[in-house]
Amino acid sequence: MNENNSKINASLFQCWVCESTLEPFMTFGRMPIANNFLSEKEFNDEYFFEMEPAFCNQCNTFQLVRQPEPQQMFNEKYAFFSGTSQFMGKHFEKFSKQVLSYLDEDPFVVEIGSNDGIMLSNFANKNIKHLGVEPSSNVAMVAKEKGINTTINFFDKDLAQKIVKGYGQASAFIAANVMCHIPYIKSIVEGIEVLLRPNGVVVFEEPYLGEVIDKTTYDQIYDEHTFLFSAHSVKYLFGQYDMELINLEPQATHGGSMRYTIARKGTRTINKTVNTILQSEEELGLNDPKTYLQFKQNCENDRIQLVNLLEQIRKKGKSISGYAATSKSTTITNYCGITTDLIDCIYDSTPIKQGQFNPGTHIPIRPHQEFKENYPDYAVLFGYNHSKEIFAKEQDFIEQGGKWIVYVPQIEII
Ligand code: DWN
Ligand code: SAH
Ligand code: ZN
Repeated sequence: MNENNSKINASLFQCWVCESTLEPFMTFGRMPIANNFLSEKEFNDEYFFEMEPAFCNQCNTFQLVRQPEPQQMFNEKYAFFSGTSQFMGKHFEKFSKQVLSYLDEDPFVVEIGSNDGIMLSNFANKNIKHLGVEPSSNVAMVAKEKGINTTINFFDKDLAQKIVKGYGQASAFIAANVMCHIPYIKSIVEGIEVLLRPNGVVVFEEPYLGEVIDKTTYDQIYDEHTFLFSAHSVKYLFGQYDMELINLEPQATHGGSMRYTIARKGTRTINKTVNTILQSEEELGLNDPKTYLQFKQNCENDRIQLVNLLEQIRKKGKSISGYAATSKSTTITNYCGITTDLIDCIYDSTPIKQGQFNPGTHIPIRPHQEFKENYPDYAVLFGYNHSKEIFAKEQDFIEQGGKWIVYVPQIEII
């Protein structure tokens, strides 16, 4: 199923989308599996890979040239449960309303990466025929227990054919923060081609390359994120299969995302924003290789600044903790070499992360309830995309003299 590894020789690789030859423009160094929270006795066997991004000049796709096998990342121990954010619950309720507006008669909705059912619950509640495709069995079981129809599987072309046999074609194929996780992306689009009704729609949203470049949010780059898409790269990918972008809608979620709506060519009206955003990407230089050399420089500068700040604080004898053991924090801590020398522990609300250590740099993860009992002088907000929700919950920290360290859009103490 997965054609890993696309390596041609020591320094050249093949684009996952158009098969052109690629050369990485930088390396983030040795990286662990971002969601592999582990116990002390597992430290010696921890898996690492060299994390190198490349930009394809042919199809304009930003990608990792290699990553662990999908089964190493998405399995019965997957540590991210979508339902941990109430704000995201509301976001997906609104998302589902938009999808409802596209549905035809006797609708059937398929979602991939359905996780704990945060999105599909909005269709199940309305008795709309639906199917979630979710390979991580622990999160999938949460959805199943809520009565959401879920198959524990990786989506690809073969599975799409089985779904059509069992359920018929789909009115809508939806996904959030999963299309960018799949290196065998061509098999996904081939699957969509088989699965989608002639007048069906594809709606998915993912962290947006334009935001990552603009804000240097390099922490969106980790093993699971094979791709950081743009309107240009998505247009190229689906264009290969006679499908076209009909709408683009920027989203504030996950530090800046883009929602892509796609249909078979000529079946739906194309919204004006499609061209506006394609044009803005040219202006931002998203298709210019020089942009990525500058991005590399910006990542290195940010790393130096963040480490210097943490070191200065520590030299003054002050304590620092992390808040929210996000996947993104695995990139920050490993790329910046942040260990318990700088950060004592990371507080997090996910039970299976608590009592474990963070991947690679082995900072202990503590239950978020303990934050209140043991306020540090400073807390690094690794879950900056949830800042509203977290600041509201943790008002007392500020009232008692604590300070947040944020690093997006720039490094700041608040
Ligand atoms: O793309 C992905 C997105 C959708 O989710 C996946 N590859 C993995 C995951 O990324 P992440 O881990 O960076 O997601 P979040 O939503 O930024 O972070 C979730 C973590 O933050 C959880 O461990 C829970 C924690 N958290 C917390 O401790 N207190 C979250 C909230 C809202 C809180 O109040
Ligand atoms: N959609 C949710 C979860 C995103 S995390 C949200 O936005 O919060 C990414 C999810 O995609 C994980 O649950 C992972 O198990 C799943 N996934 C990874 N590869 C997949 C594939 N090939 N098909 C379906 N789901 C996949
Ligand atoms: Zn390419």
